[in-house]
Amino acid sequence: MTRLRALLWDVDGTIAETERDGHRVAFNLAFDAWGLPWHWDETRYGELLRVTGGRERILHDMSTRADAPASPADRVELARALHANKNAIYGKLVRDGGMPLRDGVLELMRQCRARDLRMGIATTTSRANVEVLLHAALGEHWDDWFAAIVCAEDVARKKPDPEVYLRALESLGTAPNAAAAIEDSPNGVDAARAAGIPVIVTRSAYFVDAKFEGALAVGPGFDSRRYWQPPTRATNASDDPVRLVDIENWHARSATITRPICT
Ligand code: XBP
Ligand code: MG
Repeated sequence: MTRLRALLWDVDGTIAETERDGHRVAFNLAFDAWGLPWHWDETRYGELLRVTGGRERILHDMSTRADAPASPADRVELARALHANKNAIYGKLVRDGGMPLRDGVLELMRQCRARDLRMGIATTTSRANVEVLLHAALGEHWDDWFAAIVCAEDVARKKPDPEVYLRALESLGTAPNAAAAIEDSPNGVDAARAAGIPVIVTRSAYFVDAKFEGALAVGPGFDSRRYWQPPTRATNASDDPVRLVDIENWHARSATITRPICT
């Protein structure tokens, strides 16, 4: 059995509900600032999450609109400018209003540190967005918490491509089966699986009903062990939070199960 040696965190949706409460709001404020009559409501934004990367998401949306610039070069330039503006607004929203970590996340991170289990970040969001979120949540020395931090700027291809995970593994010097990824979205699960990493899914607001192929375990959040599939083996009360020992138990199954759960 391969022991768990590293925990790799996705960011948006997994660590905090940043998509619903942060990025979507900031995209809309950027559209307003540019005088564009565009607005992504929660339903539309949920559809757009199939496209990873904020700039790519704007470009994709433009391809569906009659009122987007006609020339490809103008679209690229507008998407670049809107995206830069969106990230500046997102940073301000997080700094001013705060963006709470999802329940149970900080406790799990603290357990990893207490047990010297290395953590990494594997995200397709921009580095500035990771910095502002984790600086606010973990303090000035937030980056000491992570042995590898791989963001959008560090890869040529975003999730569901495995590149972000392969780079994180390389930087940690860890074999894929000695790591576990924490994800909230089908694209994220596909990226980790394609890198050979077992994945645990903490469903976020946009993926409450999503199908997850090949995850080790799927549940509604780390605040409680209730409703996780498969159930955790730990003996504590079922409404206790998910702990590192639960993650280790799920990870231990990855070597023995022939067919990961699909839920
Ligand atoms: C989520 C993404 C990102 C964010 C927005 O990444 O796809 O594009 O929605 O961030 P993950 P940017 O869940 O892997 O963290 O605007 O910086 O792309
Ligand atoms: Mg995510």
